[in-house]
Amino acid sequence: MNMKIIYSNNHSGHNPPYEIYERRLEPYIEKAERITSIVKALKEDKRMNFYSPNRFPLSHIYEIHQREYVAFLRNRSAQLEDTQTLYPSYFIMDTYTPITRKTYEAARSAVDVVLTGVRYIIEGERVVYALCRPPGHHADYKTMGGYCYFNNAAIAANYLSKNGRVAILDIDFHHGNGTQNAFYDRPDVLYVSIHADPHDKFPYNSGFTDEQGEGAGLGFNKNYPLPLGTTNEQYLCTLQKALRNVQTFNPNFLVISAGFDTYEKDPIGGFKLTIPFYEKIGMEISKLQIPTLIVQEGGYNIKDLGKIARSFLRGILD
Ligand code: Q9C
Ligand code: ZN
Repeated sequence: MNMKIIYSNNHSGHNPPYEIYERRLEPYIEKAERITSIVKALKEDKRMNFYSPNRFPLSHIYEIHQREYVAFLRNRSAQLEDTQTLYPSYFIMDTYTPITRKTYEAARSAVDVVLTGVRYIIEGERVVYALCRPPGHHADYKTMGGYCYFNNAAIAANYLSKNGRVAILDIDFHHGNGTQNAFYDRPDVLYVSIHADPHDKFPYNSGFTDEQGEGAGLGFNKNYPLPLGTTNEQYLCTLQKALRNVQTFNPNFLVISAGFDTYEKDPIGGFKLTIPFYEKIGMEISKLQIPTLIVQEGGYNIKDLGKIARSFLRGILD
């Protein structure tokens, strides 16, 4: 079986030199080379077919993000010189998410990538991989944060929800606070996340088990925080619970927020998952037999990212 991969090089213009961590400037972790590593590894596999994104109207973004926030990102990007980096004091949740001249265009392009994936899924494709960068799941209604500007997965899930019930399974190492918030009061989109205990790791203030949704959305938000040092075996046990939640919800579409920062050698992670284990994760997901849109989130070990993605997709396809 073949897989469609949606990819654009527009992300590469977004390349901030530094993030601010504990009052120091540190080299930016969310580098363009992450995606290069994945593309290179996947091009070695004949079953992987690459497609360019189409442009989609801003209306899709406005259903998830405040208009003023979108305008701020667009205008401030446009006002910067090529070498300038802006660390805004509002519309932002942390010091890891600066704006450069090409940030808006890169973030907008990542949304086009994910929405092009949605189109293929709606047309009947079984699985599509949206190779988004910058990532999205920390981006909230009117805040950028955690290397994220527009919430690609939430925008995709919202679009899919016009055609049926949607489950989002977030397997990035960090809790997807933005995605959780986008659907917190909605019963038609289930959000299930497996992530590092927020007592220890970003975003620190969300991702706890008692966050279960509100109003009509009560019971349609599920968090599985795991301790640092989590192994393959422990992870699998939680993944199976999360997948049972998805199955019970009986969705028409599945969106995977796929972060590879759960890897044992990730520079900012803290779990101990190994490369071959991602194939197992892929197999467990594909057993559900739900049309699936895979959305790239985090994962920062540039050397091994390609191998991890290949292992994961092998599990999805076989
Ligand atoms: N200097 C995603 O994985 N903390 N975002 C970094 C290291 C922020 C991660 C601290 C982590 C955000 C999409
Ligand atoms: Zn992450």
